[in-house]
Amino acid sequence: MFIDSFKVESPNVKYTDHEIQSVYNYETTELVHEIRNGTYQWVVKPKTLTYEFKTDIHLPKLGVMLVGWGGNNGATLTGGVIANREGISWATKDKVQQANYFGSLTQASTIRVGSYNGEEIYAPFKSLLPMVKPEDIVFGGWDISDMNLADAMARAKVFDIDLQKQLRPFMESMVPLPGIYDPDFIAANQGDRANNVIKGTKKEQVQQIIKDIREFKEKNKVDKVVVLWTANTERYSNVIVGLNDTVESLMGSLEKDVAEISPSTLYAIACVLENVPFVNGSPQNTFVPGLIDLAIQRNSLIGGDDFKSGQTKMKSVLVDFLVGAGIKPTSIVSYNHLGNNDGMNLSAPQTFRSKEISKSNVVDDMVSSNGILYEPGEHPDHVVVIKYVPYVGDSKRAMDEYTSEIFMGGKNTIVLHNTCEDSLLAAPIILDLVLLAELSSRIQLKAEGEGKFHSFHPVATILSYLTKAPLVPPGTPVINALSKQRAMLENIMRACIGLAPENNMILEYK
Ligand code: NAI
Ligand code: DG6
Repeated sequence: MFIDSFKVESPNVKYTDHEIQSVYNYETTELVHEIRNGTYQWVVKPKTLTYEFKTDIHLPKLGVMLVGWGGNNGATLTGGVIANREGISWATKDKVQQANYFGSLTQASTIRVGSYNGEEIYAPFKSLLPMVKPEDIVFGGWDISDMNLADAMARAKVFDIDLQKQLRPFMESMVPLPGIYDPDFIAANQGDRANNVIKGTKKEQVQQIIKDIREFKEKNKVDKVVVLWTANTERYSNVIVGLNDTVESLMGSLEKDVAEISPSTLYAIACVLENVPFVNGSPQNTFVPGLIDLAIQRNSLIGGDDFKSGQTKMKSVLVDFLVGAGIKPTSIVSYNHLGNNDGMNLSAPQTFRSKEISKSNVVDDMVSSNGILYEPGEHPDHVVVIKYVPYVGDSKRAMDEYTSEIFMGGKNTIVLHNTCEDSLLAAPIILDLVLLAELSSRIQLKAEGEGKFHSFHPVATILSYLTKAPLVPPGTPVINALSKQRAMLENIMRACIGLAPENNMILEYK
Protein backbone atom coordinates (compact mmCIF):
# COMPACT_ATOMS: atom_id res chain seq x y z
CA MET A 1 0.00 0.00 0.00
CA PHE A 2 1.12 3.52 -0.77
CA ILE A 3 0.63 6.65 1.37
CA ASP A 4 1.50 10.22 0.35
CA SER A 5 2.89 11.52 3.58
CA PHE A 6 3.33 10.73 7.27
CA LYS A 7 4.45 12.27 10.52
CA VAL A 8 6.59 10.62 13.17
CA GLU A 9 5.34 10.54 16.76
CA SER A 10 8.17 9.76 19.13
CA PRO A 11 9.91 11.18 22.17
CA ASN A 12 12.96 11.42 19.87
CA VAL A 13 11.43 13.82 17.41
CA LYS A 14 9.94 17.27 17.66
CA TYR A 15 8.36 19.31 14.89
CA THR A 16 8.54 23.07 15.53
CA ASP A 17 7.43 25.98 13.34
CA HIS A 18 10.79 26.18 11.66
CA GLU A 19 12.60 22.88 12.12
CA ILE A 20 12.44 19.14 12.77
CA GLN A 21 14.58 18.14 15.71
CA SER A 22 15.56 14.55 16.32
CA VAL A 23 17.66 12.47 18.63
CA TYR A 24 19.15 9.41 17.05
CA ASN A 25 21.08 6.49 18.53
CA TYR A 26 23.70 5.46 16.03
CA GLU A 27 24.46 1.74 16.54
CA THR A 28 27.91 0.99 15.26
CA THR A 29 30.97 -1.10 16.07
CA GLU A 30 34.44 -0.44 17.34
CA LEU A 31 37.23 -2.80 16.30
CA VAL A 32 40.18 -3.68 18.43
CA HIS A 33 43.18 -5.75 17.36
CA GLU A 34 44.98 -6.82 20.51
CA ILE A 35 46.85 -9.64 22.16
CA ARG A 36 44.56 -11.99 24.10
CA ASN A 37 45.89 -15.24 25.57
CA GLY A 38 49.20 -14.65 23.79
CA THR A 39 47.82 -14.18 20.25
CA TYR A 40 46.46 -11.26 18.30
CA GLN A 41 42.67 -11.28 18.06
CA TRP A 42 40.12 -9.06 16.40
CA VAL A 43 37.52 -7.94 18.87
CA VAL A 44 34.34 -6.23 17.74
CA LYS A 45 32.56 -4.10 20.28
CA PRO A 46 29.06 -2.79 19.63
CA LYS A 47 28.88 0.92 20.35
CA THR A 48 26.07 3.44 20.54
CA LEU A 49 26.59 7.12 19.77
CA THR A 50 23.82 9.62 20.26
CA TYR A 51 23.37 12.23 17.56
CA GLU A 52 21.04 15.17 17.39
CA PHE A 53 19.77 16.46 14.04
CA LYS A 54 17.84 19.55 13.15
CA THR A 55 16.40 20.20 9.73
CA ASP A 56 15.28 23.65 8.68
CA ILE A 57 11.83 23.16 7.13
CA HIS A 58 11.71 26.52 5.39
CA LEU A 59 11.97 25.80 1.66
CA PRO A 60 14.01 28.42 -0.16
CA LYS A 61 13.25 29.67 -3.63
CA LEU A 62 15.95 27.70 -5.41
CA GLY A 63 17.97 28.73 -8.43
CA VAL A 64 19.95 26.10 -10.33
CA MET A 65 22.72 27.27 -12.63
CA LEU A 66 24.02 24.61 -14.99
CA VAL A 67 27.45 24.84 -16.55
CA GLY A 68 26.78 23.48 -20.05
CA TRP A 69 23.11 24.51 -19.86
CA GLY A 70 22.65 24.25 -23.63
CA GLY A 71 23.99 20.69 -23.81
CA ASN A 72 21.84 17.59 -24.15
CA ASN A 73 21.51 17.10 -20.40
CA GLY A 74 20.87 20.78 -19.68
CA ALA A 75 18.19 21.15 -22.36
CA THR A 76 16.56 17.82 -21.44
CA LEU A 77 16.37 18.61 -17.74
CA THR A 78 15.05 22.12 -18.32
CA GLY A 79 12.43 20.92 -20.81
CA GLY A 80 11.48 17.98 -18.61
CA VAL A 81 10.85 20.14 -15.57
CA ILE A 82 8.84 22.66 -17.62
CA ALA A 83 6.77 19.81 -19.07
CA ASN A 84 5.99 18.58 -15.55
CA ARG A 85 5.25 22.10 -14.32
CA GLU A 86 2.90 22.84 -17.22
CA GLY A 87 1.27 19.40 -17.15
CA ILE A 88 2.22 18.81 -20.77
CA SER A 89 1.27 15.58 -22.50
CA TRP A 90 2.21 14.64 -26.05
CA ALA A 91 1.44 12.09 -28.71
CA THR A 92 3.96 9.35 -29.38
CA LYS A 93 3.42 6.53 -31.86
CA ASP A 94 2.37 4.34 -28.91
CA LYS A 95 0.18 6.53 -26.74
CA VAL A 96 -0.39 9.93 -25.20
CA GLN A 97 2.54 10.37 -22.85
CA GLN A 98 2.33 12.41 -19.65
CA ALA A 99 5.33 14.26 -18.23
CA ASN A 100 6.91 12.43 -15.30
CA TYR A 101 10.06 12.19 -13.23
CA PHE A 102 10.86 8.51 -13.77
CA GLY A 103 14.49 7.85 -12.91
CA SER A 104 14.60 10.40 -10.11
CA LEU A 105 15.32 8.92 -6.70
CA THR A 106 13.69 11.83 -4.90
CA GLN A 107 10.64 12.23 -7.16
CA ALA A 108 9.83 8.72 -8.34
CA SER A 109 11.07 6.26 -5.72
CA THR A 110 9.55 5.18 -2.43
CA ILE A 111 10.66 4.11 1.02
CA ARG A 112 9.09 1.56 3.33
CA VAL A 113 7.59 3.18 6.42
CA GLY A 114 6.28 0.06 8.16
CA SER A 115 3.59 -2.58 8.25
CA TYR A 116 -0.15 -1.97 8.73
CA ASN A 117 -2.55 -4.89 9.15
CA GLY A 118 -0.01 -7.21 7.63
CA GLU A 119 0.59 -5.00 4.61
CA GLU A 120 3.82 -3.22 3.74
CA ILE A 121 3.33 0.55 3.61
CA TYR A 122 5.40 2.73 1.28
CA ALA A 123 5.66 6.50 0.98
CA PRO A 124 7.46 8.76 -1.51
CA PHE A 125 11.18 9.16 -0.89
CA LYS A 126 10.61 12.92 -0.98
CA SER A 127 8.16 12.67 1.93
CA LEU A 128 11.00 11.85 4.35
CA LEU A 129 12.04 15.49 4.70
CA PRO A 130 10.69 18.74 3.22
CA MET A 131 12.27 19.21 -0.19
CA VAL A 132 12.07 21.89 -2.86
CA LYS A 133 9.63 20.99 -5.64
CA PRO A 134 11.36 20.68 -9.02
CA GLU A 135 8.68 22.89 -10.63
CA ASP A 136 9.65 25.74 -8.29
CA ILE A 137 13.29 25.77 -9.43
CA VAL A 138 14.48 28.68 -11.55
CA PHE A 139 16.97 27.38 -14.13
CA GLY A 140 19.83 29.31 -15.65
CA GLY A 141 23.48 28.85 -16.42
CA TRP A 142 26.36 29.15 -18.81
CA ASP A 143 27.36 27.60 -22.11
CA ILE A 144 30.19 28.29 -24.53
CA SER A 145 27.52 28.00 -27.25
CA ASP A 146 25.01 30.85 -27.38
CA MET A 147 22.18 28.68 -28.69
CA ASN A 148 18.86 29.27 -26.90
CA LEU A 149 17.40 26.33 -25.00
CA ALA A 150 14.61 25.66 -27.52
CA ASP A 151 17.13 25.27 -30.34
CA ALA A 152 19.45 23.34 -28.01
CA MET A 153 16.59 20.94 -27.30
CA ALA A 154 16.10 20.47 -31.06
CA ARG A 155 19.85 19.97 -31.53
CA ALA A 156 19.84 17.32 -28.80
CA LYS A 157 17.16 15.25 -30.63
CA VAL A 158 16.06 13.65 -27.37
CA PHE A 159 12.40 14.64 -26.95
CA ASP A 160 9.59 13.63 -29.30
CA ILE A 161 8.77 16.32 -31.80
CA ASP A 162 5.26 16.95 -30.43
CA LEU A 163 6.75 17.62 -27.01
CA GLN A 164 9.42 19.89 -28.49
CA LYS A 165 6.75 21.98 -30.22
CA GLN A 166 4.92 22.51 -26.94
CA LEU A 167 8.08 23.32 -25.01
CA ARG A 168 9.55 25.71 -27.56
CA PRO A 169 7.64 28.85 -26.42
CA PHE A 170 8.87 28.34 -22.85
CA MET A 171 12.50 27.79 -23.83
CA GLU A 172 13.17 30.23 -26.69
CA SER A 173 13.95 33.11 -24.39
CA MET A 174 16.35 31.05 -22.27
CA VAL A 175 19.84 31.90 -23.44
CA PRO A 176 22.98 30.69 -21.62
CA LEU A 177 25.44 33.18 -20.23
CA PRO A 178 28.92 33.14 -21.82
CA GLY A 179 31.09 30.37 -20.39
CA ILE A 180 34.78 29.92 -19.62
CA TYR A 181 36.35 28.23 -22.63
CA ASP A 182 39.81 26.73 -22.74
CA PRO A 183 40.42 24.52 -25.80
CA ASP A 184 43.32 22.85 -24.03
CA PHE A 185 40.92 21.02 -21.69
CA ILE A 186 38.27 19.62 -24.03
CA ALA A 187 38.43 17.95 -27.43
CA ALA A 188 39.50 20.07 -30.40
CA ASN A 189 36.24 19.02 -32.11
CA GLN A 190 34.32 21.33 -29.74
CA GLY A 191 35.95 24.47 -31.15
CA ASP A 192 33.10 25.26 -33.59
CA ARG A 193 30.64 25.44 -30.72
CA ALA A 194 32.53 28.05 -28.73
CA ASN A 195 30.90 31.33 -29.76
CA ASN A 196 29.87 32.51 -26.30
CA VAL A 197 32.93 32.86 -24.14
CA ILE A 198 34.16 34.97 -21.26
CA LYS A 199 37.29 36.91 -22.12
CA GLY A 200 40.07 37.95 -19.75
CA THR A 201 42.47 36.38 -17.31
CA LYS A 202 41.50 33.39 -15.18
CA LYS A 203 41.00 35.64 -12.19
CA GLU A 204 38.72 37.91 -14.24
CA GLN A 205 36.81 34.84 -15.43
CA VAL A 206 36.24 33.75 -11.82
CA GLN A 207 35.09 37.27 -10.97
CA GLN A 208 32.67 37.17 -13.91
CA ILE A 209 31.16 33.87 -12.68
CA ILE A 210 30.69 35.37 -9.22
CA LYS A 211 29.01 38.41 -10.79
CA ASP A 212 26.77 36.12 -12.87
CA ILE A 213 25.66 34.20 -9.80
CA ARG A 214 24.88 37.39 -7.90
CA GLU A 215 22.95 38.90 -10.80
CA PHE A 216 21.01 35.65 -11.36
CA LYS A 217 20.06 35.62 -7.68
CA GLU A 218 18.99 39.22 -7.76
CA LYS A 219 17.10 39.05 -11.06
CA ASN A 220 15.18 35.90 -10.15
CA LYS A 221 14.77 36.72 -6.49
CA VAL A 222 16.04 33.31 -5.45
CA ASP A 223 17.20 32.63 -1.90
CA LYS A 224 19.76 29.97 -2.77
CA VAL A 225 21.69 28.85 -5.82
CA VAL A 226 23.21 25.46 -6.60
CA VAL A 227 25.69 25.24 -9.50
CA LEU A 228 26.18 21.95 -11.32
CA TRP A 229 28.72 21.10 -14.05
CA THR A 230 27.10 19.24 -16.92
CA ALA A 231 29.47 20.65 -19.51
CA ASN A 232 31.93 18.69 -21.62
CA THR A 233 34.25 16.23 -19.96
CA GLU A 234 37.64 17.85 -19.56
CA ARG A 235 41.03 16.18 -19.53
CA TYR A 236 42.56 15.72 -16.08
CA SER A 237 44.54 18.72 -14.95
CA ASN A 238 48.02 18.01 -13.63
CA VAL A 239 48.24 18.11 -9.87
CA ILE A 240 51.55 19.75 -9.13
CA VAL A 241 53.15 20.91 -5.90
CA GLY A 242 53.07 24.68 -5.84
CA LEU A 243 50.40 24.84 -8.57
CA ASN A 244 47.17 23.51 -7.10
CA ASP A 245 48.09 21.24 -4.19
CA THR A 246 47.10 23.72 -1.47
CA VAL A 247 44.72 26.64 -1.14
CA GLU A 248 47.65 29.05 -1.25
CA SER A 249 49.18 27.52 -4.37
CA LEU A 250 45.83 27.36 -6.17
CA MET A 251 44.93 30.94 -5.35
CA GLY A 252 48.50 32.02 -6.16
CA SER A 253 48.23 30.27 -9.55
CA LEU A 254 44.96 32.07 -10.15
CA GLU A 255 46.66 35.42 -9.50
CA LYS A 256 49.46 34.43 -11.89
CA ASP A 257 47.00 33.25 -14.57
CA VAL A 258 48.60 29.81 -14.71
CA ALA A 259 47.37 27.87 -17.74
CA GLU A 260 46.86 24.54 -15.95
CA ILE A 261 43.78 25.66 -13.97
CA SER A 262 40.86 24.09 -15.82
CA PRO A 263 37.59 25.90 -16.57
CA SER A 264 35.69 23.54 -14.26
CA THR A 265 38.07 24.38 -11.41
CA LEU A 266 37.56 28.10 -12.11
CA TYR A 267 33.75 27.75 -11.83
CA ALA A 268 34.24 25.74 -8.65
CA ILE A 269 36.55 28.36 -7.13
CA ALA A 270 33.95 31.03 -7.87
CA CYS A 271 31.23 28.96 -6.19
CA VAL A 272 33.28 28.15 -3.11
CA LEU A 273 34.27 31.81 -2.72
CA GLU A 274 30.59 32.70 -3.02
CA ASN A 275 29.51 29.86 -0.71
CA VAL A 276 27.36 28.33 -3.40
CA PRO A 277 27.19 24.49 -3.59
CA PHE A 278 29.04 23.15 -6.64
CA VAL A 279 28.44 19.65 -8.00
CA ASN A 280 30.56 18.10 -10.74
CA GLY A 281 28.67 15.76 -13.06
CA SER A 282 31.65 14.91 -15.24
CA PRO A 283 34.66 12.73 -14.51
CA GLN A 284 37.58 15.18 -14.61
CA ASN A 285 39.53 16.13 -11.47
CA THR A 286 37.92 19.54 -11.03
CA PHE A 287 38.44 19.13 -7.30
CA VAL A 288 42.22 19.42 -7.16
CA PRO A 289 43.58 19.24 -3.59
CA GLY A 290 43.80 23.04 -3.24
CA LEU A 291 40.15 23.36 -4.15
CA ILE A 292 39.02 20.66 -1.74
CA ASP A 293 40.92 22.45 1.02
CA LEU A 294 39.39 25.77 0.01
CA ALA A 295 35.90 24.24 0.23
CA ILE A 296 36.71 22.76 3.64
CA GLN A 297 38.16 26.05 4.85
CA ARG A 298 35.08 27.98 3.75
CA ASN A 299 32.61 25.22 4.62
CA SER A 300 31.15 25.37 1.13
CA LEU A 301 29.52 22.24 -0.32
CA ILE A 302 31.25 20.43 -3.17
CA GLY A 303 30.12 17.09 -4.61
CA GLY A 304 30.78 14.77 -7.52
CA ASP A 305 32.12 13.24 -9.67
CA ASP A 306 30.43 12.01 -12.88
CA PHE A 307 26.74 11.12 -12.96
CA LYS A 308 26.14 7.43 -12.35
CA SER A 309 23.42 6.93 -14.91
CA GLY A 310 23.36 3.60 -16.73
CA GLN A 311 26.13 1.12 -17.34
CA THR A 312 27.94 2.00 -14.12
CA LYS A 313 24.74 1.92 -12.09
CA MET A 314 24.14 -1.63 -13.35
CA LYS A 315 27.75 -2.49 -12.56
CA SER A 316 27.48 -1.25 -9.01
CA VAL A 317 24.42 -3.47 -8.57
CA LEU A 318 25.60 -6.54 -10.44
CA VAL A 319 29.11 -6.79 -8.99
CA ASP A 320 27.73 -6.17 -5.52
CA PHE A 321 25.27 -9.02 -6.09
CA LEU A 322 27.93 -11.37 -7.49
CA VAL A 323 30.54 -10.72 -4.80
CA GLY A 324 27.82 -10.71 -2.14
CA ALA A 325 26.65 -14.12 -3.40
CA GLY A 326 30.16 -15.55 -3.12
CA ILE A 327 30.71 -15.53 -6.88
CA LYS A 328 34.02 -14.17 -8.16
CA PRO A 329 33.89 -11.73 -11.10
CA THR A 330 37.21 -12.13 -12.92
CA SER A 331 36.65 -10.13 -16.10
CA ILE A 332 34.40 -7.15 -16.73
CA VAL A 333 34.37 -5.67 -20.21
CA SER A 334 32.19 -2.64 -20.89
CA TYR A 335 31.67 -1.22 -24.36
CA ASN A 336 29.54 1.73 -25.25
CA HIS A 337 28.91 3.70 -28.35
CA LEU A 338 26.94 6.87 -28.68
CA GLY A 339 26.54 9.66 -31.19
CA ASN A 340 25.82 12.80 -29.22
CA ASN A 341 28.17 15.72 -28.59
CA ASP A 342 29.39 14.06 -25.38
CA GLY A 343 30.43 11.06 -27.46
CA MET A 344 32.19 13.33 -29.95
CA ASN A 345 34.09 15.08 -27.16
CA LEU A 346 35.04 11.73 -25.62
CA SER A 347 36.55 10.59 -28.91
CA ALA A 348 39.71 12.54 -28.01
CA PRO A 349 42.13 10.37 -26.01
CA GLN A 350 42.67 12.84 -23.17
CA THR A 351 38.96 13.35 -22.40
CA PHE A 352 38.25 9.64 -22.88
CA ARG A 353 40.94 8.95 -20.28
CA SER A 354 39.00 10.97 -17.65
CA LYS A 355 35.91 8.88 -18.35
CA GLU A 356 37.88 5.65 -18.40
CA ILE A 357 39.21 6.38 -14.92
CA SER A 358 35.82 7.14 -13.40
CA LYS A 359 34.19 4.13 -15.06
CA SER A 360 36.96 1.75 -14.01
CA ASN A 361 37.29 2.29 -10.27
CA VAL A 362 33.70 1.49 -9.47
CA VAL A 363 34.02 -2.08 -8.24
CA ASP A 364 36.99 -1.64 -5.91
CA ASP A 365 35.02 -1.52 -2.65
CA MET A 366 33.02 -4.64 -3.57
CA VAL A 367 36.14 -6.58 -4.55
CA SER A 368 38.05 -5.61 -1.43
CA SER A 369 35.06 -6.61 0.74
CA ASN A 370 35.58 -10.32 0.02
CA GLY A 371 38.93 -11.77 1.08
CA ILE A 372 37.62 -15.29 0.45
CA LEU A 373 37.32 -14.65 -3.29
CA TYR A 374 40.21 -12.27 -3.84
CA GLU A 375 43.81 -12.24 -2.62
CA PRO A 376 44.98 -8.86 -1.29
CA GLY A 377 45.59 -6.58 -4.27
CA GLU A 378 43.84 -8.93 -6.73
CA HIS A 379 41.29 -7.36 -9.11
CA PRO A 380 39.11 -8.54 -11.95
CA ASP A 381 40.34 -7.54 -15.43
CA HIS A 382 38.26 -4.46 -16.13
CA VAL A 383 38.19 -2.79 -19.54
CA VAL A 384 36.14 0.20 -20.67
CA VAL A 385 35.69 1.12 -24.34
CA ILE A 386 33.75 4.12 -25.68
CA LYS A 387 33.25 4.80 -29.39
CA TYR A 388 31.62 7.72 -31.16
CA VAL A 389 28.97 6.61 -33.68
CA PRO A 390 27.11 9.75 -34.87
CA TYR A 391 24.09 7.91 -36.31
CA VAL A 392 22.79 6.69 -32.94
CA GLY A 393 22.72 10.22 -31.49
CA ASP A 394 21.84 10.42 -27.82
CA SER A 395 20.67 6.82 -27.81
CA LYS A 396 23.60 5.16 -26.13
CA ARG A 397 24.33 1.47 -26.54
CA ALA A 398 26.05 -0.17 -23.61
CA MET A 399 27.26 -3.76 -23.81
CA ASP A 400 28.80 -5.54 -20.87
CA GLU A 401 30.32 -8.94 -20.39
CA TYR A 402 30.85 -10.20 -16.85
CA THR A 403 32.76 -13.45 -16.47
CA SER A 404 32.91 -14.99 -13.02
CA GLU A 405 34.31 -18.07 -11.39
CA ILE A 406 31.65 -20.22 -9.75
CA PHE A 407 31.54 -23.49 -7.81
CA MET A 408 34.36 -25.98 -8.43
CA GLY A 409 36.13 -24.06 -11.16
CA GLY A 410 33.07 -23.41 -13.29
CA LYS A 411 32.73 -20.19 -15.28
CA ASN A 412 29.66 -18.03 -15.59
CA THR A 413 29.34 -15.33 -18.25
CA ILE A 414 26.60 -12.71 -18.14
CA VAL A 415 26.08 -10.40 -21.09
CA LEU A 416 23.99 -7.24 -20.95
CA HIS A 417 22.87 -4.95 -23.73
CA ASN A 418 21.26 -1.66 -22.87
CA THR A 419 19.89 0.92 -25.32
CA CYS A 420 18.52 4.21 -24.12
CA GLU A 421 18.74 7.98 -24.43
CA ASP A 422 21.66 9.05 -22.32
CA SER A 423 20.18 12.43 -21.39
CA LEU A 424 16.91 10.89 -20.21
CA LEU A 425 18.97 8.93 -17.69
CA ALA A 426 21.11 11.88 -16.66
CA ALA A 427 18.44 14.58 -16.30
CA PRO A 428 16.61 13.06 -13.27
CA ILE A 429 19.98 12.45 -11.63
CA ILE A 430 20.90 16.12 -12.03
CA LEU A 431 17.59 16.99 -10.43
CA ASP A 432 18.29 14.71 -7.46
CA LEU A 433 21.79 16.10 -7.06
CA VAL A 434 20.64 19.70 -6.82
CA LEU A 435 17.65 18.91 -4.60
CA LEU A 436 19.73 16.82 -2.21
CA ALA A 437 22.57 19.35 -2.17
CA GLU A 438 20.02 22.00 -1.22
CA LEU A 439 18.42 19.76 1.41
CA SER A 440 21.73 18.83 2.97
CA SER A 441 22.52 22.52 3.45
CA ARG A 442 19.43 22.74 5.71
CA ILE A 443 20.49 19.88 8.00
CA GLN A 444 22.61 20.41 11.10
CA LEU A 445 23.90 17.68 13.38
CA LYS A 446 25.83 17.18 16.56
CA ALA A 447 27.33 14.02 18.02
CA GLU A 448 27.35 13.47 21.78
CA GLY A 449 30.24 15.41 23.24
CA GLU A 450 30.18 17.98 20.45
CA GLY A 451 29.33 21.41 21.80
CA LYS A 452 27.66 22.91 18.76
CA PHE A 453 25.52 21.88 15.83
CA HIS A 454 27.32 21.91 12.49
CA SER A 455 26.49 21.11 8.90
CA PHE A 456 27.63 17.94 7.12
CA HIS A 457 31.23 17.86 5.96
CA PRO A 458 31.44 20.19 2.94
CA VAL A 459 32.59 17.29 0.75
CA ALA A 460 29.10 15.91 0.23
CA THR A 461 29.30 12.10 0.43
CA ILE A 462 25.54 12.14 0.85
CA LEU A 463 25.33 12.54 -2.96
CA SER A 464 27.34 9.41 -3.72
CA TYR A 465 24.37 7.30 -4.93
CA LEU A 466 24.24 9.61 -7.92
CA THR A 467 27.90 9.64 -8.92
CA LYS A 468 30.34 7.17 -10.46
CA ALA A 469 33.37 8.32 -8.50
CA PRO A 470 32.06 9.70 -5.22
CA LEU A 471 34.14 12.54 -3.91
CA VAL A 472 34.90 11.91 -0.24
CA PRO A 473 36.79 13.85 2.40
CA PRO A 474 40.41 12.79 2.80
CA GLY A 475 40.61 9.50 4.73
CA THR A 476 36.98 8.51 4.14
CA PRO A 477 36.15 5.13 2.53
CA VAL A 478 34.65 5.28 -0.96
CA ILE A 479 31.46 3.25 -1.29
CA ASN A 480 30.32 2.39 -4.81
CA ALA A 481 27.81 -0.41 -4.15
CA LEU A 482 24.48 1.12 -5.13
CA SER A 483 22.36 -0.49 -2.41
CA LYS A 484 24.73 0.73 0.31
CA GLN A 485 24.75 4.23 -1.15
CA ARG A 486 20.97 4.32 -1.22
CA ALA A 487 20.73 2.94 2.30
CA MET A 488 23.17 5.57 3.54
CA LEU A 489 21.12 8.40 2.10
CA GLU A 490 17.76 7.00 3.16
CA ASN A 491 18.94 6.15 6.66
CA ILE A 492 20.45 9.58 7.24
CA MET A 493 17.15 11.13 6.20
CA ARG A 494 15.31 8.70 8.50
CA ALA A 495 17.62 9.69 11.36
CA CYS A 496 16.61 13.31 10.80
CA ILE A 497 13.03 12.31 11.69
CA GLY A 498 14.04 10.02 14.53
CA LEU A 499 13.48 6.74 12.67
CA ALA A 500 15.79 3.75 12.92
CA PRO A 501 17.55 2.61 9.74
CA GLU A 502 15.58 0.24 7.55
CA ASN A 503 16.90 -3.13 8.78
CA ASN A 504 14.76 -5.49 6.67
CA MET A 505 14.51 -7.95 9.60
CA ILE A 506 10.69 -8.03 9.67
CA LEU A 507 10.94 -9.73 13.04
CA GLU A 508 7.27 -9.14 13.75
CA TYR A 509 6.49 -11.95 11.29
CA LYS A 510 9.16 -14.39 12.40
P1 NAI B 1 26.79 17.94 -24.32
O1 NAI B 1 28.07 17.95 -25.08
O2 NAI B 1 25.53 17.82 -25.06
O3 NAI B 1 26.68 19.23 -23.43
C1 NAI B 1 27.76 19.87 -22.85
C2 NAI B 1 27.60 21.36 -23.02
O4 NAI B 1 28.64 22.00 -22.33
C3 NAI B 1 27.70 21.81 -24.46
O5 NAI B 1 26.55 22.55 -24.79
C4 NAI B 1 28.94 22.68 -24.49
O6 NAI B 1 28.83 23.74 -25.38
C5 NAI B 1 29.04 23.13 -23.06
N1 NAI B 1 30.36 23.49 -22.55
C6 NAI B 1 31.55 22.88 -22.76
N2 NAI B 1 32.51 23.45 -22.03
C7 NAI B 1 31.92 24.44 -21.35
C8 NAI B 1 32.41 25.37 -20.38
N3 NAI B 1 33.68 25.37 -20.03
N4 NAI B 1 31.54 26.25 -19.85
C9 NAI B 1 30.22 26.22 -20.21
N5 NAI B 1 29.72 25.36 -21.10
C10 NAI B 1 30.57 24.48 -21.66
O7 NAI B 1 26.95 16.76 -23.26
P2 NAI B 1 25.83 16.07 -22.36
O8 NAI B 1 25.37 14.85 -23.05
O9 NAI B 1 24.85 17.07 -21.94
O10 NAI B 1 26.73 15.60 -21.12
C11 NAI B 1 27.28 16.59 -20.30
C12 NAI B 1 28.33 16.01 -19.40
O11 NAI B 1 27.75 15.07 -18.54
C13 NAI B 1 29.45 15.29 -20.13
O12 NAI B 1 30.69 15.62 -19.54
C14 NAI B 1 29.15 13.85 -19.88
O13 NAI B 1 30.30 13.05 -19.91
C15 NAI B 1 28.56 13.92 -18.50
N6 NAI B 1 27.78 12.74 -18.18
C16 NAI B 1 26.67 12.44 -18.91
C17 NAI B 1 25.91 11.33 -18.59
C18 NAI B 1 24.68 10.96 -19.32
O14 NAI B 1 24.11 9.92 -19.04
N7 NAI B 1 24.19 11.77 -20.22
C19 NAI B 1 26.31 10.46 -17.49
C20 NAI B 1 27.53 10.84 -16.84
C21 NAI B 1 28.18 11.97 -17.16
C1 DG6 C 1 29.89 7.33 -22.93
O1 DG6 C 1 30.15 6.41 -21.96
C2 DG6 C 1 29.26 8.59 -22.49
C3 DG6 C 1 29.29 8.88 -21.07
O2 DG6 C 1 29.13 10.23 -20.79
C4 DG6 C 1 28.29 8.05 -20.39
O3 DG6 C 1 27.07 8.10 -21.01
C5 DG6 C 1 28.12 8.39 -18.99
O4 DG6 C 1 29.37 8.48 -18.40
C6 DG6 C 1 27.22 7.38 -18.38
O5 DG6 C 1 27.94 6.36 -17.92
P1 DG6 C 1 27.27 5.17 -17.18
O6 DG6 C 1 28.40 4.22 -17.01
O7 DG6 C 1 26.76 5.67 -15.88
O8 DG6 C 1 26.21 4.68 -18.09
